[in-house]
Amino acid sequence: GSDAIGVLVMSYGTPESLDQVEAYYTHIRRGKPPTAEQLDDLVRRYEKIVGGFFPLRRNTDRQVEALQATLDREYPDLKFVCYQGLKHAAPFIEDGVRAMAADGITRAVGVVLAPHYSSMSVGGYVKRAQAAAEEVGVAMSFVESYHLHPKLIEALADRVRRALKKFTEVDAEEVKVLFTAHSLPERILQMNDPYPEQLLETSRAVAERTGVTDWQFAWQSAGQTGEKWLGPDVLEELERLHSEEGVDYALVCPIGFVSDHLEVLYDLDIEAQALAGKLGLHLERTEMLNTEPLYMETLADVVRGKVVEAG
Ligand code: FEC
Repeated sequence: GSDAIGVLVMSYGTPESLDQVEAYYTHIRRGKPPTAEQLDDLVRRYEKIVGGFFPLRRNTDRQVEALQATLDREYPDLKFVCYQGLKHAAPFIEDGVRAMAADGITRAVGVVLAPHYSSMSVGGYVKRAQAAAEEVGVAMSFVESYHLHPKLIEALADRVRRALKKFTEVDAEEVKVLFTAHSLPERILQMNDPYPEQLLETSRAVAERTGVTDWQFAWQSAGQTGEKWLGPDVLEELERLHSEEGVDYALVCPIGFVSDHLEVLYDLDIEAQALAGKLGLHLERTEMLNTEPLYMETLADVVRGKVVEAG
């Protein structure tokens, strides 16, 4: 065995080329292939955001490299080795766990590149990693959420401050701030899932830190699955705010995501911007964290916390 501590860095995953979109979409749908129409629609959305590469692929690589460098710098007395484990693309979560075992690693920490816990998001990653770890004999513990970490809040607050400066035509107080995250089926509410409350906690903390008082939370990117998803949806909310409350300036801050990818580059930058254009509303978006040092330090800190806890 190795005395190194494995770090399984888990992320959503993305195709690496347009011809992989079908397999990727089928995996998201738990093996059920999409209809031709659904597939066309997704391919079209990807075509609009991929300038020769899939942004999430490159961003995940960079985040994992940056986390490794941060762990090495911050905790030189511990030897961490990072591995990628993706939910819907290779290297899959199970591949990452097996790679650790093949390198002789016997203990590891799992962390997801998403700050908020839901049984349907982070819970799903953890379940798969735990099952794979048991099979190969790696002792794993998991970071479940880090949505109120002071460095995360500071990094988000900094982005809100910078984005508010883009509204040169009005005072910052006249801008409505909308914090957003990926919607989930409404049935998570019956399961007492902490996801909605954690998202509100992050929103509140960032608003307090920036002195923003005119803010609310909205959901985005809901799936088309027939069942009811959490609302209000950000698009409907922008429309309502404009028509009912006369809102002409809005800043979207997607706190549920940490990287530039489809749900941000298409759903917000193309779809929501098109709506804003139609309404005559000035809409801006905060920059994503990507390899932001404060975010990397957040991850390094919570990973090390798990090692200390395990003794
Ligand atoms: O850039 C990219 O290639 C990937 C962007 C991407 C991220 C992401 C994050 C989350 N999702 C979450 C939940 C669901 C549920 C369903 C679902 C479906 C999709 C589809 C695509 C997709 N998601 Fe995703 N998600 C990303 C991409 N997601 C593409 C399929 C087509 C569509 O609906 O647009 C519904 C599954 C079903 O059909 O049963 C549920 C959650 C997150 C945020 C947490 C995380 O990152 O894990 C929650 C990034």
